Amino acid sequence: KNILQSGALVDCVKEHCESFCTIIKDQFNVSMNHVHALAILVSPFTMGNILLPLISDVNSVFSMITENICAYTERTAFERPLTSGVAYALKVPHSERELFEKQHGWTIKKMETEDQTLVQDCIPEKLDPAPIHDEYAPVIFSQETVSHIVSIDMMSGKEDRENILRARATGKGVLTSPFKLLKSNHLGVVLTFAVYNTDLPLDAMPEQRIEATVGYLGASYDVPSLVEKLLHQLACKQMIVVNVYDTTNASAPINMYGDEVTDTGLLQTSNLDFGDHNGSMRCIAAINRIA
Ligand code: WA2
Repeated sequence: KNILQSGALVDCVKEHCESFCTIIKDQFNVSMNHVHALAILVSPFTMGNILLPLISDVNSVFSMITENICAYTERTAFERPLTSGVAYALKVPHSERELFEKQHGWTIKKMETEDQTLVQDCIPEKLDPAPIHDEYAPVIFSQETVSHIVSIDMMSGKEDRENILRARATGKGVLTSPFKLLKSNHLGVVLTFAVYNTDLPLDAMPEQRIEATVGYLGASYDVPSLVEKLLHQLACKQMIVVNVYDTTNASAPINMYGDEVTDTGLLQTSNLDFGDHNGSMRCIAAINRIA
């Protein structure tokens, strides 16, 4: 009697919700592997093994390689369609700050300022210099799409800092919880891999890992944009409404995409587990429009 009760329709929504989650998950895995490969490529250990026996001026060769990797990162951006951009931050102890700033010709900037609008606009020239800390994580190169974070100390942002500390102590790719990304102001997550200067054994101790850390390769994911991109791939996208929640904290899910939907009896929830995330995202689809 009512089309809403029709079993075929329920199946359609269910299928689309599931396939949507499968697409996100697969694409996320692909981009995660890709970022991991970049982290290995950029490591001085990889570079050193290939080149050190052949060269005299280590520093100039080093910056040549960095430029090359930067160009490679740009050229292969299409292989990571879900990421907003990839960036590389260096581990700089305070004792090396002055030399580092002289070599690069800019000061290390602080991410958090009193003036929130500046942080959101993210104009590095207008940001304050990073206050004195034991160490910093300034971004030295990035894809064009996230060039606004170059020179910013990633350890001065709460989520980025926690990710960096966890990535280097574990040697794994780690994800932040959703937070407002700079400039886009959209909710997103950041994936970080530590870059080490030696080939560490799998069971290396955290202290040994921290000691061997030279930098951090990270990618940011702008969730609303990536959901939009993927929705275009669904055949009957006009028919369904998709909501994505971060349900890591089950009692307080974070709405990352879509307006709250009223339950038409056709709500379908699918789980979206990401590698490191101690939780899941939930995709809720519902019938939006009845033809
Ligand atoms: N990348 C892009 N936009 C951001 C952001 C970020 N972090 N943080 C806030 N908005 C260089 O983990 C190292 C990237 C951090 C990597």
